[in-house]
Amino acid sequence: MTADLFDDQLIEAAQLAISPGAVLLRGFAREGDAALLHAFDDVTAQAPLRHLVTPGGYTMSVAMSNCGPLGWVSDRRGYRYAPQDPLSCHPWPAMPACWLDLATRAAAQAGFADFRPDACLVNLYAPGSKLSLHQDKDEAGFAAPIVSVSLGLPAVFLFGTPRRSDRPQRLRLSHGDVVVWGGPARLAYHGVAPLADGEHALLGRRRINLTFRQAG
Ligand code: MD3
Ligand code: FE
Repeated sequence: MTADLFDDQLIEAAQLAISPGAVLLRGFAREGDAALLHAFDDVTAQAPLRHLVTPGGYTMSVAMSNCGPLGWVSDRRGYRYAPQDPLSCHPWPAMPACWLDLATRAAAQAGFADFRPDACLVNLYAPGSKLSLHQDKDEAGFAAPIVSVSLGLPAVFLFGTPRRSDRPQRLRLSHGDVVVWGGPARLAYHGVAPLADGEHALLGRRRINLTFRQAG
């Protein structure tokens, strides 16, 4: 067997198709994690993390912010993408170059060569924070994938199908894991189980999730 063939097999082993259209790149974001975290501090200094209120009047346990041309927001009027931070009435911070580079490389690795995210939602989980089962359908189109990057404490991620009544599968997402959700997985119901307490060497008692989208 040649070295080239062997390398190809290694790449396939690290790249797991968890359901049709969904590709898990284990540890893809581990290298350079300190720079990713530095950019997180930068973004959230400009657009502070906040607990959004749902249209139904519940305060979300996950703290959120955004960067890039569009940001996802929720209030009593609904969910939407907006070009300005409603707290500051200024544009969202620019997407850090190392974040954009990571997201486009991950998408390309999963088969989406022309991914151009215009929105990055930043989610911060403290122990106990959770995200109820939902679909991401506030974007203008669903042809592009969503790239999600997990950092810090591990989480149990729930992912179902485009039918809410189908029982979701459970998947542990750890520091540095990247998932590309495209094709038939793009409109799957998904959520995050309440975060278990713990201590991560780089992030402490936190989990950060970055989701990159073509929203506009
Ligand atoms: C599957 N965030 O921000 S990322 C969200 O860990 C969100 O913070 C979760 O769901 C988090 O909307 C999960 C993984 C993810 C993101 C988008 C998806 C999975 C998805 C869209 C379709 C299917
Ligand atoms: Fe989501």
